[in-house]
Amino acid sequence: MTKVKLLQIGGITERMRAALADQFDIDILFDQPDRAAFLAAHGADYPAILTNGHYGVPEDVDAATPNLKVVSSYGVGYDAIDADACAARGIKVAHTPDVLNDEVADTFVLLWLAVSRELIPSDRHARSGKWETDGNYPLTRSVQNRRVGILGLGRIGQTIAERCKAFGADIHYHARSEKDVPYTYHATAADCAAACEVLVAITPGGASTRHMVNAEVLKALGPDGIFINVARGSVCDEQALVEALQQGKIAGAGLDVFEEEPKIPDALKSMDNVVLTPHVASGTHETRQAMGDLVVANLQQWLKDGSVKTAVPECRHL
Ligand code: A2R
Repeated sequence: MTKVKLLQIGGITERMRAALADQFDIDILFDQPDRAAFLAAHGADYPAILTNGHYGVPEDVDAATPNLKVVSSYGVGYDAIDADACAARGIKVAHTPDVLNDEVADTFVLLWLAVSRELIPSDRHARSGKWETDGNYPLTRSVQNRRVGILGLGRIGQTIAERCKAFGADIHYHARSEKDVPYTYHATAADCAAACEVLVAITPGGASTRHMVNAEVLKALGPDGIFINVARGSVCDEQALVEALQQGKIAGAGLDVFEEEPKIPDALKSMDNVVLTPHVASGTHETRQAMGDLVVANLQQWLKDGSVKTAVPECRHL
């Protein structure tokens, strides 16, 4: 059987490679010594791209692949892919929704508890011997019975809301539209922040949510407020966040995503009331395997009948 040429952007696991190897002839973009020459010579050979939410489909790849038919992306966020332009060209874009809802919601809980109960400084107190020399660690703030605001009440946002119930939370949210849920809706992010003690961002990235969490929203959250970002770095104005933390306008932050990954501002790294993780919200063996399996399943289904299992909304009509 003739294999279909697949252009791989970013890394994949051995399990994914093995599952694809019978049907696809895989070339790795980042292995090419001269990317421009490679794309100019071979770009037209690829009907299929396998990428991820970080790299998406870069402009030079998009321009060099006139015969592209399918893009299978590892991750739920696809702001690095121009899905509208792909849809206009008849290219099916698939992503990996749902299989990471629980993991990302757990990461929210992890960061929230770590910030509120001061896990990192407390661990340092225990480890350094300060417990013996300086005595007990100071008291921290409970996560019980808080008002929690969720920016983006989609698949992951609703899973976060379920987690929050276990902590007795009063749940508020902001999204583009009001949902039929027993939580309090706010028409703006600032109104949601003003009503809450904990604010979590879990919208997609991209132009429509850029800097949704800005100086005004952080001020509204207030000096006892905690901000958690498990969405995209672009959703929060990082400079405004640094200033709000430095000036005590909010109490703390838990951040898994950043504006210029993998760079993190030194100011954030130096703060004791900030917990940082390197974009690992879905990063467990189990969930990453499920995401990889779905990336593969989308490509296999496309090969079989031209459709994909989990198309992004912009491409569902194709
Ligand atoms: O369409 P709506 O009304 O349900 O609102 C969606 C909301 N959202 C926004 N809210 C306010 N302003 C916007 N410009 C805006 N754009 C979108 O975010 C919806 O409630 C939520 C997104 O939900 P899903 O599409 O189900 O995404 P999922 O699977 O929860 O993942 C969210 C993001 C990913 O795109 C990655 O960036 C990250 O989580 O891992």
